[in-house]
Amino acid sequence: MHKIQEHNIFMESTNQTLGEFIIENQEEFQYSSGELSRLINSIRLAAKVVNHEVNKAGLVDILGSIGSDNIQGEEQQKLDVFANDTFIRTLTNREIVCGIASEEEDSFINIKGLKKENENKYVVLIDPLDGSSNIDVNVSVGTIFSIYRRVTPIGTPVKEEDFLQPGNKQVAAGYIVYGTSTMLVYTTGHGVNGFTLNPAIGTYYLSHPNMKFPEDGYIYSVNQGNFSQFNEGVKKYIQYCQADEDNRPYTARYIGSLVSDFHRNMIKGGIYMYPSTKSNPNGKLRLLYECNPMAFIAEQAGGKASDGKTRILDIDPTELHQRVPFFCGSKKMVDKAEEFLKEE
Ligand code: P6P
Repeated sequence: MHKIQEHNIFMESTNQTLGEFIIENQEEFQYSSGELSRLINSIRLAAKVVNHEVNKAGLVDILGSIGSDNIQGEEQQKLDVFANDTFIRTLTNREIVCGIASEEEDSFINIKGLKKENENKYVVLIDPLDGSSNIDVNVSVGTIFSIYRRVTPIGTPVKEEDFLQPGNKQVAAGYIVYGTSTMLVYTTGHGVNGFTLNPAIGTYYLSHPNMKFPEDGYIYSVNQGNFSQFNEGVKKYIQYCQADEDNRPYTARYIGSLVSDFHRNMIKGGIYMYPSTKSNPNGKLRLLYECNPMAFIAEQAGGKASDGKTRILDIDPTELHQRVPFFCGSKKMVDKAEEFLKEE
């Protein structure tokens, strides 16, 4: 019987808070100028507001769709819209970014300065509430964000090229998982750190310093219901995981919420796959605000992320909402999956 680790409030009060961590590590960030710190702080605030609504969604009539569809043609859940509005409003009001792109917005948003033209340097791409189809069944959902420096002149309206940058140009990326506890996990290119929210006082504490993907693992996460639609290489890799020779102890775990599956696999070891299928020939996940940020985090934690052959972070984007096949997790597992795909 696992001894349930006591939630020691004293421990938490000695654990570093997110705010202290940001200040202590600010100089590590080559463009620090405090702007990125303020950006992470505004995401922290928006996440607390969304967390509050997600946690009470079952009580308040905020469930169910508002009848409108987003550009993905997916029915928008009310909380999707709430999360999208909350993050956009928080990032806009604090005059920290010059542009935002969101899964829930058809095109990118140019943030004009409240007084003069916007002198800020960063653009944010966000999936405000990933896995939202799980909301009504009380399964964890998440927010994913990706941050770049703009490439067009500061002080001018942002352009699409500010958002269509390869993932290897990201300056920061992270996710919030609204699970049994709410965690903010992010990187600025110096490793990955996880912070757990104490909802009683609204403070995030450094609970998972220097997170690392185990080099190998025995958890594979894929929607087996699509098996007949996968190409032969993917089928062969899944059958490799299921075979019982060499008593490989693989187990299948698929929550249907990328952030939750990724987070579990990063802690325990594992691979998440969303391959191309007949209905989604380019896979289902979006390159800019799902695959790139998760790939940046995975690599910073010693893991790997590809589309089955090309490193996700090296893919040159062509459009804001483009999709790519996604294989991400423990390096040895992604290598093995790529071997099967290469044989095909
Ligand atoms: P399927 C949620 O919609 C999402 O983008 C990811 O969070 C999740 O892993 C995947 O899609 C689930 O898709 O087709 O398996 O239901």
